[in-house]
Amino acid sequence: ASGRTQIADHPLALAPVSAPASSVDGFVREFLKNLNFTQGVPLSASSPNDRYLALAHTVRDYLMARWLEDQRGQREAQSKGVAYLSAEYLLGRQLDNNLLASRLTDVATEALAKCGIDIDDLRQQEVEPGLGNGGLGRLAACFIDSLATMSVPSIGYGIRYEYGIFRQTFVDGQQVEQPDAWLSLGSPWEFPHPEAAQTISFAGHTETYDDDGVERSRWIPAWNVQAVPYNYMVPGYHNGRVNTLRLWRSVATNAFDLRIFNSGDYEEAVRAQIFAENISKVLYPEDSTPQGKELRLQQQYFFVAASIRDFLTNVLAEDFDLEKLPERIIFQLNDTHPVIAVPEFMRVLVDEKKMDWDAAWAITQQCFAYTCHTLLPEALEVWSVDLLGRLLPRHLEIIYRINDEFLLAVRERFGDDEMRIRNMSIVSDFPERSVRMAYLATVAGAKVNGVAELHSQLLRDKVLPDFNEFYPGKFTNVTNGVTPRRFIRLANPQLADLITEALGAGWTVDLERLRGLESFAEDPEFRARFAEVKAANKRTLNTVLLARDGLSVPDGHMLDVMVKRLHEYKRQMLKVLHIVTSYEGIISGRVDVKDVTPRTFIFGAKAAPGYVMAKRIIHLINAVGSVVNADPRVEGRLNVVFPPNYNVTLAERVIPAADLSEQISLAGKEASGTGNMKFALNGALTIGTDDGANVEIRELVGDDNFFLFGMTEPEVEALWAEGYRPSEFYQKDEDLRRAIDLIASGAFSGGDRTTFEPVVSNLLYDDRFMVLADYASYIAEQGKVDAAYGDQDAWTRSAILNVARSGYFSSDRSMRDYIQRIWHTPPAY
Ligand code: CBF
Repeated sequence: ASGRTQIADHPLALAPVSAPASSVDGFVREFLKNLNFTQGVPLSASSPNDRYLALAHTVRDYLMARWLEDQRGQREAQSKGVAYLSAEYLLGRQLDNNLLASRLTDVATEALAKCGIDIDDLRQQEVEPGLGNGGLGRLAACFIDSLATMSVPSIGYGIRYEYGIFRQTFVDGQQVEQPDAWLSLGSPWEFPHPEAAQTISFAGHTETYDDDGVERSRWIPAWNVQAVPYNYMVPGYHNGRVNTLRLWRSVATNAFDLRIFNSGDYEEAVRAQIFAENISKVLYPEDSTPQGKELRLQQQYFFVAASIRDFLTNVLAEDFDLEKLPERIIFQLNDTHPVIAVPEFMRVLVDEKKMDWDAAWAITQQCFAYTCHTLLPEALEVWSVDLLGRLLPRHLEIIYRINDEFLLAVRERFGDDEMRIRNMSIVSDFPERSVRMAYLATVAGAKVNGVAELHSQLLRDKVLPDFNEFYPGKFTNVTNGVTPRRFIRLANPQLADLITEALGAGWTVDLERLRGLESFAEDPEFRARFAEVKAANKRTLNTVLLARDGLSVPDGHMLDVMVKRLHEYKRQMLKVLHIVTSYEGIISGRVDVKDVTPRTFIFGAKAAPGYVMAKRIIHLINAVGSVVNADPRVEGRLNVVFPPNYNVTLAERVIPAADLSEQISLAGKEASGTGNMKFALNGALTIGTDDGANVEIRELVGDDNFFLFGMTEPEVEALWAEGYRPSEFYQKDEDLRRAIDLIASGAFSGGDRTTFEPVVSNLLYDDRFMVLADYASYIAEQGKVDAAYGDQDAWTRSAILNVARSGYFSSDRSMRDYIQRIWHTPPAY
């Protein structure tokens, strides 16, 4: 530390780093320098990967001065900031985003052209870091983009998984998972700091001791690992700010135990290393159900403990008065995954900083806020007391004490209402003794928010009503949002240009300005240009899919798109039934093929590897696709396209090309959705249920520009209460019967009736997500979609109105809501 102080005092240490010249020639020089000095190759002998890495390093160099300046500024200002704790960040490719943020896209393109390189070829080299499963991880990535763009002092904390979400392949139509070795060719965007590693402990036991007359507890851990920080730049858009994302990698404390090594037991000697590195090895491929695996709890504790320590020792000023922590920091818990941070924070304050329990608890309750992202009971994480006690014994004690004091307060308020006490207890006894992490987060958090109006209301009124009564004002809503930089500017450059031409610059950071497009929707010339952008995006998608997967999207088809994780509640099955119904109608001769609107159905979906029914549905989609696409009777009318390995990079091509956005979850099940927002912002019309953020999208874009179908949440509840028998819907509806019978007949499985039998019986005798109950309404609404699509000009008008009225769904607005309702941070340092 003393060495650092001396250097910090040196006059040169204060000299600002300056960015290289932003001219084309300046960029060429920097690029070649990186190629030679970082990659160690001349241009003539460089590989595409060398050139990509050199380009990435060059862009980094341009951002560096601002990054260092921002770190210095935030350190000096010590104003209140946000630490976003998230187990997932689904970042997408970085190169284009960083070029865009730093206004270097044109300079870089020209500079590379001067070197005889097409920048597009280098773009293709980048492997996206898939450090998230779906919506929740992508939301975190949008939020850090917005925080940087709005100059909010903040830091994102997470895990640097060595293997991100698996790479999906299809073998005979079935999902096969391959490891996602995203780091294998090098990762130019990260800055590792092994010298700043933190020691993170696990297991062992606790003891009490006498500390000058005060009885205190301490934890004597059994083993530990090192958490090595990897820093990533998070540049704001055109504002000269660069925030930090810090992801932790686990490594062994002592790579080899030399004693064991010398004794000749090499395997045993490296065992510790393998064990330690497992913690950040793989992202859990789970979206809505916790796996309950010990490793997952290790991951969660590992990253929050490292982050809290990092904040307290490296980010906070050395002499900071801990009593004032609430004026300095708010830790936002992205779902239940980081909630173990609460007892860890208490442990640090009480055991390490020797703070009084009540004072520490008062501080903790102001320093955390919790976002819930689900309504599915099985997705609310619980940890068995047995596991917690083994892995984090001191934390379990702390949780017990928090719970005891909380339940005492509940008793004081509501009397000895044992049922209520049991319902509100953080520690539950059924089916096994376990800790309900959402409850812990609710008790500890200054605020609890849902992610769309309907979700927040259901969270308050149905999932946690007792807590809402006990803590009036604690529950709030912040509707999700998406970054317009990535999802309009980068993904849909032609639309972005058209918007800029119509409205002027500025909308990219003030998305409500899109409203100005409403009047353009009435202008035939603008409509024609808008339609041409959509057509061009479809052609681009066709080119991409051909090159990527040998798939094609025929000209003139409506693009009907359903891209999201495969989950029964999202109801890809309903989409399949629609396709089979259309197909069956034509081949049975009941529908004249000439009357059918040509449609290409595009799917993108990964199923959690252990989720058998989801994988069967993927198989069925592929099977239906194979039969439909090969049948000459429907040629030119129905086409099913299911590119494997849907990810952020593919999303950026699919969404701008879509005409119809499928948001068809069972009402009351989808917390928000963010894909729905991306589609609307890119001029797709939605067919959707009254669920999640669809409700707000419909309210904003208007009933005339949205295809609503299906039961409302209260209707769903009522049908359950009355007793839902899916087979009755099957019996009553001829179209439905024919579709299901066709699947059951083996028509999509080479005559084998057994292949999809489990899917069919699940629908007929279980159907937890009420696909059959909403089928008729969905099919009827799809009829209206066909009719509307028949009038292309009117459709385009609706599409423009969707864009114009969706500005609310910018993640910048979400951030403003968090700032106002939850964080109370100043807008900039
Ligand atoms: O809030 C972000 C998204 O999170 C999920 O993906 C999740 O993992 N819980 C939800 O399923 C989405 O509804 C939500 O938009």
